[in-house]
Amino acid sequence: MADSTLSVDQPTVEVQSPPSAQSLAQISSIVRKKLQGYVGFANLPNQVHRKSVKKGFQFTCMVVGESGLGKSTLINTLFNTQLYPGKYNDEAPVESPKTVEIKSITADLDENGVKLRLNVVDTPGFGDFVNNEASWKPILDNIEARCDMYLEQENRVNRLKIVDNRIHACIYFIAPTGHALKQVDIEFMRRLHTRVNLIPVIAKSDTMTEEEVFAFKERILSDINFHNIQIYQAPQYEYDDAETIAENREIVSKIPFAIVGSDKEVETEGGRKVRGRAYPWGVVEVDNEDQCDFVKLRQMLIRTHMEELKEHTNNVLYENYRTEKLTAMGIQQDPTVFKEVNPMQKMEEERLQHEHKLQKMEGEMRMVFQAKVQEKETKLKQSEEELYARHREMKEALEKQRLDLEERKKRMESGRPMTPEKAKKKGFSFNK
Ligand SMILES: Nc1nc2c(ncn2[C@@H]2O[C@H](COP(=O)(O)OP(=O)(O)OP(=O)(O)O)[C@@H](O)[C@H]2O)c(=O)[nH]1
Ligand SMILES: [Mg+2]
Repeated sequence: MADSTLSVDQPTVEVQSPPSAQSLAQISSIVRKKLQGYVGFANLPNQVHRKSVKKGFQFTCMVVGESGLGKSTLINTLFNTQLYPGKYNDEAPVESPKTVEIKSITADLDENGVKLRLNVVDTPGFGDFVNNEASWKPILDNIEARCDMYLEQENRVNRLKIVDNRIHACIYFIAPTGHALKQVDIEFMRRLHTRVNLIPVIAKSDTMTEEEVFAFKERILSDINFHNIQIYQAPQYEYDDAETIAENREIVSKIPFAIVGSDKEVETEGGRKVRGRAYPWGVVEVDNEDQCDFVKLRQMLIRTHMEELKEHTNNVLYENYRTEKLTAMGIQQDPTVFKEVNPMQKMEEERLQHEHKLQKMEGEMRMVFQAKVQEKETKLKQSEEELYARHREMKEALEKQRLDLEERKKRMESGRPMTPEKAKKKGFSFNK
């Protein structure tokens, strides 16, 4: 039982009492309370876990790129199943056939009792279009049609059985040229980056050396930056444990992933059977992290960021599409009432608030600094004046002494005796 794993009696846990439904203003007066004993809501995550396992998960992923870059092969490699079986016969497997239309395949996968309904949308390579300039169009249409389908279901009276066919991730294949991005790549990504989570990959990276891959990655990223293309940014959470943070950082650092796809097993020199590609000079292993980034791509898609990809699709990409669509249809909403609904607007507001706070802090710090500087200046001025006064006094005393001495010199030279008082004072006498 899940309950048996719970730690009982944790009186130090702090909770917030539920907000009163009467007024939103009252939320500000939430009282912090300490539990006197075990209540049981520490089990909530377990309830969510149980429910999600029962319900299963669903994920839709699309592969796009020029013809023959290995899109269909990668899908087979990623999910370790022959989603695209090719024309196999008993003796020798042949290569997977050319994809000729946008095609969606659904597979129900099960791993340790957790169910995943995986939808894969394979697209024909760009080279198949007569005019490659608009090769992005049918794909964008397909992505938007899926959003439309979702929107239509949301607008129904009964929204209990919504089927989500939206694309959660779009793996974009870049040809391993080693040069810059091609016009067709830039055009595609520019057209689609606001509609879908773009994950760029370098296809067939086994055809490049390690240094070439490294330089090509840098070039791709700088091209992407230059054209203001938003590829998927995997979020980093500070409250994750150090190991997860390091793992995420490692994954993000590999984007664009240099991949190798193969759904066939080959034998290495040492006699190991691995998924890979055999060459006269040796074997490239798909699952070897030293040889390509396939494992990192799979980790991000499936193990670490699947829920994030879905959330970003729903909360940002779809939400923006929906707003545009409804606005174009002439539907408007009172922004004061539905302010919370638009995540972009909310993020912008939070950003402005944060900036305002920073400005305020900066102003306060500047004032404190100025006050301190002024105080120091006043002190310095004061001591300068004191010094000056002392200097003047000393100068006057010296002047007086000089005049006195001169007077005495004159008297001595003229043979006039010095006043007895003065002579006595100086102890200067011939009678001695
Ligand atoms: N060298 C190398 N060849 C690959 C790799 N992945 C796939 N191939 C080969 O490339 C050829 C095309 O692979 P597909 O998976 O059919 O390519 P595709 O992108 O689906 O092609 P279309 O469906 O025509 O758009 C096949 O012969 C694959 O065996 C790879 O990582 N490296
Ligand atoms: Mg294909």
